Amino acid sequence: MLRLAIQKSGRLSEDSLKLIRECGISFITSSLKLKTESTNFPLEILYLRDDDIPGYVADGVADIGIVGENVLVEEGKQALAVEKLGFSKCRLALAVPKTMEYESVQDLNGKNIATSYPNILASYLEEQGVQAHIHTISGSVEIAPSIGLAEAICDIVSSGSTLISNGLKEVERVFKSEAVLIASEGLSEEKREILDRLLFRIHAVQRASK
Ligand code: PRT
Ligand code: ZN
Repeated sequence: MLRLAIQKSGRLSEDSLKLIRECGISFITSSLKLKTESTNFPLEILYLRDDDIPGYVADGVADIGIVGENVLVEEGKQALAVEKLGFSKCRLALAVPKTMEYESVQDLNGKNIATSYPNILASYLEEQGVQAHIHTISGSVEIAPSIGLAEAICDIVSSGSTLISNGLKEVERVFKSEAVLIASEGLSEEKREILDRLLFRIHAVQRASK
């Protein structure tokens, strides 16, 4: 039996479950249960917070998982990635108040930047040769400039409407992300075989939807 970790509730949940169902794998879900077993495939599903998924897979508590690349890379676990899944596409972007004059990323030198992705942001700034102060906050990053916490933010953007409604403009794309399937490095031969069967079905679903 292969153990798959997916997000319990959030932007990845629905599409993750949909993908598994489209693979012809049946299971019964209940919002109260944290674990379900498929009735027709050797798969057990664990429902977790997305941030916990890379760690659980790295530790082998779960064999495989579905998570955003943004979370994976932030936690330094990109080695676990096996397959891009094509949903939950978004980007991590730098944004500043729309009234700020902005020409290039160099304008952020010496500034305070609020983010929930300090590692990805730090390596981007280093690449660009920019020295800024990173303030790590876990949520509501978009309000940081209006409350005087930071002059800029680095956050996930998809449509861009959250930035606009907070008086911000997107100025740099830091990282492009989508959902990825990740796998533990030490899978047994038996589990590897189940994963191959699952990947075969995922590829078929992906081909059919093209
Ligand atoms: O509770 P748990 O920890 O499991 O969930 P979470 O709240 O940490 O994550 P969740 O469900 O919000 O997002 C899960 C994953 O979906 C993220 O890690 C991304 O990979 C992906 N994703 C795709 C997004 C978005 N699109 C997105 N738009 N994650 C967050 N957002 C937020 C963003 O933070 C911002 O507040 O939506 C807002 C911006 O959206 P737009 O459309 O206004 O630009
Ligand atoms: Zn999360």
